Amino acid sequence: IHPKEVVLRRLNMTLNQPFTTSFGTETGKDFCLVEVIDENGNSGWGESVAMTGPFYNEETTETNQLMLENYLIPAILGKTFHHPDEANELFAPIRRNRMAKSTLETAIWDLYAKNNQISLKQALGGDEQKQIEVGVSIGIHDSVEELLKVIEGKISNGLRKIKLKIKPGKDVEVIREVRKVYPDIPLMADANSAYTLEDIGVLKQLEEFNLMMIEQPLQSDDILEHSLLQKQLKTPICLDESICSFKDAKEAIELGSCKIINIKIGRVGGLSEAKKIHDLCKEHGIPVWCGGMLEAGVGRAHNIALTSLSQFTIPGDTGPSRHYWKEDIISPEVTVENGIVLAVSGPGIGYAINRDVLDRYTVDKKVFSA
Ligand code: OSB
Ligand code: MG
Repeated sequence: IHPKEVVLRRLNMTLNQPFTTSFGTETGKDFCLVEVIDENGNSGWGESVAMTGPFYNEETTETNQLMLENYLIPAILGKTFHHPDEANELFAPIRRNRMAKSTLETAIWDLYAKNNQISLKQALGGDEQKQIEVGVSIGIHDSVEELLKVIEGKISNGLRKIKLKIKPGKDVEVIREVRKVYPDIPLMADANSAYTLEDIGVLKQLEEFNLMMIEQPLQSDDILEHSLLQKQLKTPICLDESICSFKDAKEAIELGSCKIINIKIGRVGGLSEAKKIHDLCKEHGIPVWCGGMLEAGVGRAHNIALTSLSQFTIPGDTGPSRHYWKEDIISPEVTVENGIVLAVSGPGIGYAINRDVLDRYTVDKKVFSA
């Protein structure tokens, strides 16, 4: 692969409904999208999953754009890649900024697969025929009635998992009410780091609701305290924010900080690192699933490809495009039937870019050449 040109766009899209977590409310997505073009005119696509503000992790749309413009795009232009893993090595001297790196790295993976006339699933070593099961992540609502209405609408779509966001004061009683109405649905809770070890009493009260897991209860950079918490909880802990790398995953597994890992491509710096974490989890019998970051179509497509790897045994968060957006930047958009993502075929991510829609949501565009 010889990246000759990179088109860096900034897009601004509005979510169908605002999404509230313990760290804030998102009403839309302002994000970076890259197109890496090679000497044959083939394009690979990558999406930045950073949030607008530094509240999920330390990255933002602005920091991603700056890193891409000043460091990452200049680093790849004119280089030769025999395999996308080499992008990871090339970016290694630059500390962290994993979502920014992932934006370009995932585009290089797409381009690599396209150049080899294979799907990204195949390039990653996944199973092309695998049924990709997904659920939905539902934000915090003011009232339980509202929340129940939202769940009702989602369940009729046959989704495989319901994930509810929780925070102190919006936890035990909310889950209790939901369980009363839905005693058997596969249900989990995501705290986005809203608790401390002092809250163990509340977290223990959640044990009676037969949750599949509690995601990221404690600090976003903690591994040790989660291991102390997991010893006192029967409900599996799933780590999200705490796992930024293969090394973090190794430490968490060794310390018993979690029984499940949510792998997000952007959070760990790209598909090469995500695959390494997947392989480690497989070796240790830790089930994994693919989390979401309210992605537009390109990010969604990369998530689906990653989920084709065998250790992704728990339904992911990558729901249908229509759940998030009026229209998506890919064609076809991601469609889900009975909780299974409708398969597409074709080289690379397998979805085409809808240039009309893309242009409509583009608020800034810069071209970088070798
Ligand atoms: O913690 O998984 C999370 C969205 C933004 C930031 C963090 C998270 C989420 C979600 C939504 O849970 C997942 C999705 O539907 O894309
Ligand atoms: Mg999470």
